[in-house]
Amino acid sequence: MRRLTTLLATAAMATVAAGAAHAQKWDMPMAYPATNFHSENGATFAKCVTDGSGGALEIVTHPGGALFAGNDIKRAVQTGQAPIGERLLSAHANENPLFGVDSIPFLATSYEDSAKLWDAAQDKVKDVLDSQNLVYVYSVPWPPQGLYVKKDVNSVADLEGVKFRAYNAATARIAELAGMVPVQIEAAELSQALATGVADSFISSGSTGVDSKVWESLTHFYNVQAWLPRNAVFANKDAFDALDEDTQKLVMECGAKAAADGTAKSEELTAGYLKTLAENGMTVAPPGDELKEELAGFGETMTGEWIEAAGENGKAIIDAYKAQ
Ligand code: PCA
Repeated sequence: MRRLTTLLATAAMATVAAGAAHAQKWDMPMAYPATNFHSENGATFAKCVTDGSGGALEIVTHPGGALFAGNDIKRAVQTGQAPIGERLLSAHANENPLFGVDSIPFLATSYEDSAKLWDAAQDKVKDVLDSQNLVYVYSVPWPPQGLYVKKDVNSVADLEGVKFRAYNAATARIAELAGMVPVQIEAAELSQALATGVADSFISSGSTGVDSKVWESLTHFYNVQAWLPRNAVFANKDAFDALDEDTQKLVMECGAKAAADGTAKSEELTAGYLKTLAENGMTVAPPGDELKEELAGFGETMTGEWIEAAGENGKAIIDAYKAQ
């Protein structure tokens, strides 16, 4: 009897071991809060892969920078510390200007234009990611970017000396052009930075303004609609290549669905975020003519600078975008 029990136990353990060898778990670090639409969309993507593979590839999201801080996610995936992750692409424009294609001020300011620009750019961006040991899975734009401040701003002169939270090279460059003082801060630290006076202004979407309850520190949102930056999800190339073909296909199909659904959600939520800012006492307004013209001037300067930095590939993307 004892021998039979031992035999059965051994058999059961062998079954578990065989199952474990086939089933895989992928942890997916994400930088933004669990309730943010990107994170919710990422969780749906993860479920799509987990369910679609019958649990053979389980993807588990870790929002809020819980596993890796935003700025460390890309490197973690490149080096295989995480098999997949989501990151604001333009935060890495300092590695390659093509990552900043979505943050050129006033080049693509609507969802329609954002899609066109991405159409023109995505193959080249995927190539750069590939050269960094990354496989592009999907991306979703944030709502249009506006200017958060705590006073009336009628012209760029009103911004002089203001402490400005930057999240990528483009936002840092705007600060420089406007005579503001840039400080690089992750969204996860934004509320605290505003509360403690480390920053008094920033450019971002209504989504991040609501996530960070910015009305506790700031008073105005100027809806300048400067650009729609993207969060991209990418996998470690070695981890992806190790999947069987059907699972690779599933990841890409779930990714395509996440891109479409996430983009639709982003657009659908845009007006509601601005309403929430206003309901919490903020002045939500379009920029006045002077501010608008001066910011458009920054856009021209920065478009030129980007094309110069991104070289032939950059010029080809802009030409293809404008030809559409
Ligand atoms: N929210 C992100 C990037 C763009 C956005 O709308 C942030 O502020 O970090």
